[in-house]
Amino acid sequence: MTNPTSKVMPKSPITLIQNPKSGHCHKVSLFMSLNAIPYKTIEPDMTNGEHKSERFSALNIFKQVPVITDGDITLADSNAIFIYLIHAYADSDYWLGKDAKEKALIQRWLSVSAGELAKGPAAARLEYVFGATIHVPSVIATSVTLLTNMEAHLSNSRSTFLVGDHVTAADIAMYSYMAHAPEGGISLDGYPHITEWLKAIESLNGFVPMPSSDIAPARN
Ligand SMILES: N[C@@H](CCC(=O)N[C@@H](CS)C(=O)NCC(=O)O)C(=O)O
Repeated sequence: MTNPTSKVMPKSPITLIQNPKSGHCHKVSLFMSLNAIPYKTIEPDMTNGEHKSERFSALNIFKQVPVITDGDITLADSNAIFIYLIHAYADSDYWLGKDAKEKALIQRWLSVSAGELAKGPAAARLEYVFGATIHVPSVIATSVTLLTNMEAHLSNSRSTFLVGDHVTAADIAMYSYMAHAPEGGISLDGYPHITEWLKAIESLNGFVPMPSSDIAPARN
């Protein structure tokens, strides 16, 4: 499989302000690693609310990680950061689609990553890994709908990947929280195409894992 990297790289490493257990942050570090984009990380003390400070809100008005800085450019939101990194440092036709239809199909999965994935498996994990309060029935229902639809999509496709015949931004956007769904009690047992898809991403050159947390008792 080809995994094109950019011809132009940042003059200095990009700074990724992150929490190492956040899938939104892992999406960004995984993408940079796959594309050999140099970066360093900073971890604000989120347990003590450093991300709620005025200084942090100057970086991201929503007071969340990830944030990147690249020279005098500061950007928040994992999918927005993807768009920046892809256009600045990677092959945009490869990662975001070569024609209008492919671009739309990839964008659809970016939307799913900010929608069903965030409200389902990522939210389920928030409870166990970070002690957050969640509405368990709706989180489980959203997760099961997502798993069912994604499994059907992959099983009906001739490709291992979500769009087209190679990895794209769609796969990287969906990977981190899907791979770590069992940490929120969202089991991937019975979803063989999703499991194969995770393995395909994990075998890419430059893949870096997100640190694991304990597997939670299955609730689906
Ligand atoms: N839409 C944002 C969501 C980012 C997000 O939810 N970040 C979480 C960590 S995974 C956060 O910073 N939570 C702290 C808080 O909201 O107080 C993205 O895609 O980057």
